[in-house]
Formats: sequence, C-alpha cells, structure tokens
Amino acid sequence: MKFTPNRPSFLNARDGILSADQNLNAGANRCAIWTVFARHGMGVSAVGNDGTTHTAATDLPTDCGGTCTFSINPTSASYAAAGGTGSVTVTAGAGCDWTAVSNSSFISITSGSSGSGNGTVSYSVSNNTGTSSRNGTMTIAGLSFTVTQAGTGGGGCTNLISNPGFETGLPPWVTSGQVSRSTGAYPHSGVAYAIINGVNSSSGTLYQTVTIPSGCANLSFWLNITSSEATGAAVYDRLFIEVRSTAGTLLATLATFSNQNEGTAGVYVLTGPYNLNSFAGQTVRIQFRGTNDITLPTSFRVDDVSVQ
Ligand SMILES: [Ca+2]
Ligand SMILES: [Ca+2]
Repeated sequence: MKFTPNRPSFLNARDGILSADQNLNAGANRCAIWTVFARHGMGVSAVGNDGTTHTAATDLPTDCGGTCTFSINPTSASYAAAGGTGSVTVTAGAGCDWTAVSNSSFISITSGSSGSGNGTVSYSVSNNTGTSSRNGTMTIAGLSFTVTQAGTGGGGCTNLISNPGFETGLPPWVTSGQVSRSTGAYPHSGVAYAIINGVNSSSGTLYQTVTIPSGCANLSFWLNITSSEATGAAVYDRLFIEVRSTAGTLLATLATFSNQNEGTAGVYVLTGPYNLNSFAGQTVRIQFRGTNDITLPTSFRVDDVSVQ
C-alpha cells in the first residue's frame, strides 16, 4: 500500500488567504494580498509548489494593476487549395481578456472568438477555387496570425522572388539611391528588411527582375511606414509600387503609399495581392520607388515580398 502525503502548496495558502479575505472582508484586502504573494513569485501566472523564482510585483490581476501580455502559437499556417481546419493556442494571464477576428473572407472562426486567460481559437479555411495562392490573416489577442493557401494551379505556387525577406543580403535585389538593408529592430520575419528613404530630400529604388508566369502571378509584401510628418499632414513622402520593363520603362503603377499611411514601427501590414496576369510571359522589374521631400523624413520598410 502506497502512502501519498498531503502536501498543500504555497499557492494553496495564497488562495486560502484570498478566500478568507473574500468571506470576512468582501475582498477588501484582495490586491494587497496579491501584491505580497507576487513579490515572492506567486502572482497570477505562478504554477508549481513554491515561490523560488522571485518576480517583480507586477504579476497581478488586471483590476489590481497587473498588465496583460499575450502570445499565440503557431503564428502562421499553410493550406492546400482544398482548405482545412486548424487551431491556435492563446497564452494569457488570468483575467486577461482577448478576442479573435478574421480579416479574410476565406478564414472562418469556428470556436474561441473570445476568451479570458489561456484559450484556443479554432478556424476553418474554405476551398480556393482560383489558380493563384492567397494570403489572409486573423487578429488574435491583438497579434497577427497568417494563413497562406495554395491555388488550384498545379498544386500550389512557389514564390518567384529570390531572397524575399532580405535575409541573405541584398542581391539579387538591385538598389539605387536611398535604399538600405537593415538588421535593426523591425524585421517582419527573420532578422533583415529593406528601408526605402528615411532621409530628407532623398529618392530610392529597389527592384528584382521576374518572368511572370501564366497564373500564380500575384504580388504581395509586408509594408511598415513610419514618418516624422504629423498625423493628418498632406502627402509629402511617397512610395510607388511599380512594374517596369527590363530597360526601366514604367509599365504600371500598382499602388501608391505615403506618409499618410504611417503606422507603428515594426507593425507590418500585408499589402496586396496585386494581380500580374496582364504581364504573363513578360520579364519585368517589380519595383519599389520612394521619395522624401525636404523635411520630416518617412521610412518605408519592406519585407517578405512574394510573386506567386
Ligand atoms: Ca526579413
Ligand atoms: Ca517628409
């Protein structure tokens, strides 16, 4: 016969004291009790049987001044054209509320559209009957979850852009003027990204030459714009998304962005897709071209460029 000791933990003691305070004082000392325990590593996120790891006294319920941090796992998923289902685990402190929202018509949240503390978001991806792949996102607990789905064009498209995330240097990207590769604080993925402009009275171009296939011809990329121009200011600094011939002749301007599209540093926006089917069979430059005026610079950060 085995003997199982009765071994209440320090966390049991914490919860007992909170319970007693709730019963005797209607929880009047609740936050003070949490604060004392949090100083000894036994705040809301503590697990296990003791408080050997001391953490700052900020591991508190939100109504006692604690802050919520969220993480999701995984952060992306890929599907064949036939679609499928998946789930994302949300990790959050107790009492930390969150929501999940689909930003794309082909992604449906089937359960877990909101929660408090740890939870799971389940979703389904509908069939992609187009020949080209498509990208979509969900926003979960304020974080971006990315879905990539292949089209029916021969079992999926592969990215025709080489070094799409600038991870191996700049080549085969070709640059002129004020364009740099950075391994600073704001990659979309990996460690590197491109910065166009960010310097007064500058212009810069960044392009790569691609032969556009029939089908699987959508340009998309991640863009993050920050600016010293005031919010609501007129358009002073611009970024043009262009298709040019191999000789540099402008064939199409797919989109234009400016200082008015500025966001938070490091918070990228999935941009596109822009359909390139009209260039099928042609070898063209996919070009980003930025201009900054004489004052208050704007930086156009680009990462993870895709033609597929
Ligand atoms: Ca990158
Ligand atoms: Ca400016």
